[in-house]
Amino acid sequence: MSENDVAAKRLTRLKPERPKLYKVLLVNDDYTPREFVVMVLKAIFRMSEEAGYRVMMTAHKLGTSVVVVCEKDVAETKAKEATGLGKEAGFPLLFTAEPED
Ligand code: TYC
Repeated sequence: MSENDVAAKRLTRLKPERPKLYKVLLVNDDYTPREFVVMVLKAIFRMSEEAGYRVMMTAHKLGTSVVVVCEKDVAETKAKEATGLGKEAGFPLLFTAEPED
């Protein structure tokens, strides 16, 4: 093994690859009340009323909105929890988690 290989191997050990980031998307629908969407954004994603309203309106107008970018496990768990709150209340509210491009 060359000195370069040894150095490369050491670097590999010291610097593990940064984990891929995921985005949580809020998907618009015609049934969930706006206030309910904002309530979920505040409860699950710790957003302020103002930030929640902006994210909700972006999805309402454009179809989807990025809620947060974070590690895969967190993104998937929060998307599931937030979608679950809508389901419990009888709304088709949908959050998805997908890899950031
Ligand atoms: N479009 C819904 C309405 O007019 C509100 C809404 C916004 C629902 C964003 C979902 O992701 C959503 N009541």
